[in-house]
Amino acid sequence: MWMNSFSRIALPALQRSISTKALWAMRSCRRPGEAAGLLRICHPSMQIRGQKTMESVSPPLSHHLVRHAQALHEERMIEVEWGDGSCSFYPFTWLRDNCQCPKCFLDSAQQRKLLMVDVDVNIGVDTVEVTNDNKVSILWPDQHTSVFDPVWLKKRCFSPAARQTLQEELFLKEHYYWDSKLKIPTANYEEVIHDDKAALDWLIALRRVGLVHLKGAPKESGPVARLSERIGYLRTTYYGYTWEVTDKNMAVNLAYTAEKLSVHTDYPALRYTPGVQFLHCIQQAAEGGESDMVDGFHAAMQLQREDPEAFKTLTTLRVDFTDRGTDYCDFMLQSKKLTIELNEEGQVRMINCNNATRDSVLDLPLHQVQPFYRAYKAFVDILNRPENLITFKLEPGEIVTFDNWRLMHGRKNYINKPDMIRHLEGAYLDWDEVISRLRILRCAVQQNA
Ligand code: OGA
Ligand code: NM2
Ligand code: ZN
Ligand code: ZN
Repeated sequence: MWMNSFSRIALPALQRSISTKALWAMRSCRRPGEAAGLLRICHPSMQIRGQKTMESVSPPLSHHLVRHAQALHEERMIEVEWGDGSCSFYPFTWLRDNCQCPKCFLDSAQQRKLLMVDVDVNIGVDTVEVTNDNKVSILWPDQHTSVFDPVWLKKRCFSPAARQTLQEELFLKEHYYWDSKLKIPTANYEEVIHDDKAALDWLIALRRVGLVHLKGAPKESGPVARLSERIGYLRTTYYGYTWEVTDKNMAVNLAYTAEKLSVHTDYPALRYTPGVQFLHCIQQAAEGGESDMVDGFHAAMQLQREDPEAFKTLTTLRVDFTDRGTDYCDFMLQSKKLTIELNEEGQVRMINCNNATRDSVLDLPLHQVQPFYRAYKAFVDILNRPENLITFKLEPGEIVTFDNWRLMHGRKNYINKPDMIRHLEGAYLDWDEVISRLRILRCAVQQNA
């Protein structure tokens, strides 16, 4: 196991008393002889690159050498000139707000103690100097001193390029869009559970491609919960901690029948849509039950190019979703979602599309009803293009792990036979927990390299 039950229980307590670095080193301990897992990712034009963090991969020394530091009183900034001749600028207020001394900063939690009521946002600087150990030391008018580490400062440089590099490292927003030619990234379930490098590769591919197959899981209930614990914890919903996809009597969801499911995202009826989904095949149907997957972001971008009016409609009109019944407990959900949700930069952030839970209540002015259907149909036509869809039949012991904000998934209808009764187990997670584990694994793997 990657972490024994003692350390799992003890970690939160330890976290308070030892440094974060030491904690990561502890967590990354591998058992002797444990092989590094390899994720087979074979896209023609797609390569999952190794991650770098500015702190652990040391750039040439000159990058972090402080050649000179001076206060620009007029601009209320400190200018730092690095050994390679480049410069970074740091506003006085930001520096005072982020003083790392024990009075201003709680080292054990890596959190700010300094209160905003005690920060003068028009603060000046008395003196600036470069210390013998290459740090930037600032004396403030009230005689408080702040000393800044050059690596820490450089990482937080406000230049557009530095900000972009750091944001990509923190959030991994870069996507690799795909179509039917995608060779699905694949990893081994046991390796992902036991090996940090294998787990890291899995999560990076899950983030970038949105879809990873795990093979070699036991053909019984449990693996999706085990995988979720490997990450942190899963997201319980009205369908339970984990949920069983089978053909049920008096089904409370269309998914719990043997009917076809057109490509959809799960749970748009919830205000906060689960970010990640695991589906584990325990038993497959005798006939049918094949899975369909589409890159919803890629399809949305095609719609934007080919039918800008439909794109505009689906990115501005909110659609009502509802889900009612009793499973884990009784529920009566209502939500309103944009079919294609954009971020501040106009890039697709989330797809919300489920034909089964789309409400018959449609809160639109009369004249927008038909335009909505026209636009929705145009999107569905793109989603169902053979060049966009990938189809496969899950085998017992396989788990599909995918981005539920981005991918749309469906299944063909199926017929069970007495010894071939289709049975999947599923679980939801949120992206916060998944990316958190990804960041920790990245540090652990780098420390072990
Ligand atoms: C679901 C679902 C896929 C399948 O349960 O929401 O999409 O293959 N299931 O049964
Ligand atoms: N299940 C699989 O949004 C949905 O209703 C998708 C959810 C039942 C947990 C199906
Ligand atoms: Zn301080
Ligand atoms: Zn689904």
